[in-house]
Amino acid sequence: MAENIIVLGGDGFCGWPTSLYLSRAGYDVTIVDNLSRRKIDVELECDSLTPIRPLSKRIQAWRDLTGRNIDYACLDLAEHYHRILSLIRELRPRAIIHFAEQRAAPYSMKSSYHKRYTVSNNLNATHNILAAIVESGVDTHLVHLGTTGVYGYGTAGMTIPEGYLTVKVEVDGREQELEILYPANPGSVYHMTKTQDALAFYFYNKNDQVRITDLHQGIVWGTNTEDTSLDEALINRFDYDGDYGTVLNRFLMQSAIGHPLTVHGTGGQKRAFIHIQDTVECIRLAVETPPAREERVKIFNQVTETHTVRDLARKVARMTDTPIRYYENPRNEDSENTLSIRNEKFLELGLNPITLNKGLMNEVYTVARRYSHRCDRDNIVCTSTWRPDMQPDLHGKYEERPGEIPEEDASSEKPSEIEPG
Ligand code: NAD
Ligand code: USQ
Repeated sequence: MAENIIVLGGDGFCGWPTSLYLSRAGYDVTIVDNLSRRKIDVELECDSLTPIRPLSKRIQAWRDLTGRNIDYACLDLAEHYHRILSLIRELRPRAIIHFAEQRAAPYSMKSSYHKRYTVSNNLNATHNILAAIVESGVDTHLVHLGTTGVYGYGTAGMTIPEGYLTVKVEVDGREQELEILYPANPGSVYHMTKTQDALAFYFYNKNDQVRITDLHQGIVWGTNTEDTSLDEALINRFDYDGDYGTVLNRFLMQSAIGHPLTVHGTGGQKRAFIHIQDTVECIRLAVETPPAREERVKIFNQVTETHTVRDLARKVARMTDTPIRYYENPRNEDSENTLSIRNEKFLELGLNPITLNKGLMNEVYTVARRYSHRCDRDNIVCTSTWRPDMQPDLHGKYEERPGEIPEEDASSEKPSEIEPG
């Protein structure tokens, strides 16, 4: 009999393609989602650029195409504790994959309401799942989507390890080595909830031996996977707005509608990235290599390359002949940082990374062009600021035209600072 997997947040950008990928791999998938992300679109007066279907229609289309069933439970993980407990008892899943959090940093900084919603949704959801796993007595494996943002984006001066840092401390005059969780350094209320999730995992693993994998994922780019490309009814969501749109997808979409690329500050912010097709593969790999019962929380850096925002903007500008516009940064973040991060654990498990290439960027650009009529240009510029005294810059300060972009010099085309061991 096929094994059960519960995908929490399975209607979302990462959760939907993961549900399909695991269903195709032979697991019986049950999606849990309260559709809060779709409701936030209503609040923000925005919508996915791609026309995503209602969840039951998506599931029906998958069944019609593949003959495979996906179940769905509509429940709020932060509120409906007993329903998730019953589901775990009933399904006794091999794994529970946890995507179900409010994941936009700008949305989490909009106002005190948005800060409080993000904290209460994310922390209660994560804690309810952990408590339910323990109360159910089911020996399942929790795979959580965390973020590389837990490490912070100051200049670390070192290569960031996968979760744990070896430190030397002096005890009674003798030096001892310890492995500790890498110090948390959140850059938004959203990122803060992810650092707090990590403590909850540490405790439930230590106290109850819950088997947990925490995936510190970089910024996901791309739209469709092999599965979501099978039919328009399976199409993945494409967030382009100032709160939920992430940087590379936004640049590709902006170029598709002829809007200047919206770089914050100098664009010297360096971040880690992963393509959505690699996201789903990493999750399968994590599910299939669970930690042992007594093993500490397993932490993987789910990233395949690093780039600065400016270099990405310049690549997209050259490729599509679109100007870059530099805006006052609405965030409280370092204007320039270095980032070097290890990622050998997934490579050792066989991940063959998909890195940025023109073909894949062109695919996103083509999707964005096809649905450009669905874009509301008023939602493009970021208006959520990190502090109440910061004013959003709606117009930008200056532009760089594609012809003015310096030739691809060594610094802009430097290979990614990923350290595979
Ligand atoms: P998303 O907002 O598209 O999907 C999250 C899903 O969870 C939504 O469908 C939402 O309705 C659901 N949800 C939220 N709170 C819930 C609750 N209380 N009960 C039930 N369902 C709930 O986000 P995503 O981009 O798919 O991200 C998934 C996870 O991956 C998040 O935890 C995010 O922090 C992490 N992540 C995402 C990225 C990225 O670039 N998208 C990068 C790194 C990490
Ligand atoms: N940025 C711009 N212009 C834009 C949008 C963003 O310059 O139009 C800059 C931001 O100021 C920031 C960087 O690009 O310096 C990344 O911003 P982002 O919105 O692409 O990503 P971020 O807010 O970090 O959040 C996203 C996901 C989140 C995930 C995180 C991974 O929304 O769920 O946790 O990526 S990480 O960045 O590694 O923390």
